[in-house]
Amino acid sequence: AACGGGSTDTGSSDDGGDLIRVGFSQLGAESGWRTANTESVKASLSEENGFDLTFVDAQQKQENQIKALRDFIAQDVDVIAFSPVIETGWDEVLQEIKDSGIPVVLVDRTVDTTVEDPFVTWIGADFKQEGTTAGEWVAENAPDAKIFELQGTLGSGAQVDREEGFGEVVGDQIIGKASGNFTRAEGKTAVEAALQAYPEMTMIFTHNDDMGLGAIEAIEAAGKVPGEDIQIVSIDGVRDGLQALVDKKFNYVVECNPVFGDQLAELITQVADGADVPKETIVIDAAFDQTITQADVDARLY
Ligand code: GZL
Repeated sequence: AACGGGSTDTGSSDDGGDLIRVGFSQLGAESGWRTANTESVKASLSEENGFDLTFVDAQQKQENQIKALRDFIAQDVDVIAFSPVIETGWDEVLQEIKDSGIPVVLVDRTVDTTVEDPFVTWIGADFKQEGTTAGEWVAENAPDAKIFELQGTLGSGAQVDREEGFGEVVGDQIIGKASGNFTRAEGKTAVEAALQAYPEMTMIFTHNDDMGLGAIEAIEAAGKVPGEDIQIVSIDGVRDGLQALVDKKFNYVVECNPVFGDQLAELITQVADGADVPKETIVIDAAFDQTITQADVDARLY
């Protein structure tokens, strides 16, 4: 299955034989982060860069991802890449991929599986550190805050690790938790309920900007001032999230950089060539407070 640069026994380059055939299962289009990530992946895994990319969006449904992965096996692609919507439930299909001999590059989210050595390499952010960084800002700047935690897709690596990192620092300040599934609409719904259930709330820690933007809508609809009556600490750093920070409706944003298509393309090329690659590549994150300027936001890539 593996073929990459250099000559292959399937003949000349005019049959596209030199293109690296990649099957990519993206989990969905649920957030600004995911949109930016998809744009970066597609731009880097382009034909002119030497790739024949089959890209499938799973609308945040694990069964759609499993079907796409099985299709990639049937197509006998050179490399399979995917961002698993949740950590578990992949054992059967990962074993099928392993039996097919097609190497797997894990992207962004993480897996929890019994399959031996299920992927060659993983590239993504340190989700636990993102939670820790958010918690450290709260401990420093809002030690008396009564916090509602607005969680991402339950069981996703991003949700599990951000909850763990944040909780280790300020877990005793958390008064309630609920999931908004990383989407703006579900984040708004969750916060509408939380405002009723926890009237003493003074802060929301949201696992991504999109849910935080939904929280702003719910807070304002309740006649409260986001960023003041209820502070908001968020993760991602997409443009709309950083704009909320400039507008003083968010108080702190930890970046989770989605623009790593070029690094991914390099890893896939090396994997296709059978070269050794690092077991993991951590994408570097920054953090932003309300000192951010409009010019900073306007200059952002995504
Ligand atoms: C993080 C990524 C998360 C983002 C959300 O790397 O998996 O998924 O934080 C997105 O915006 O839905």
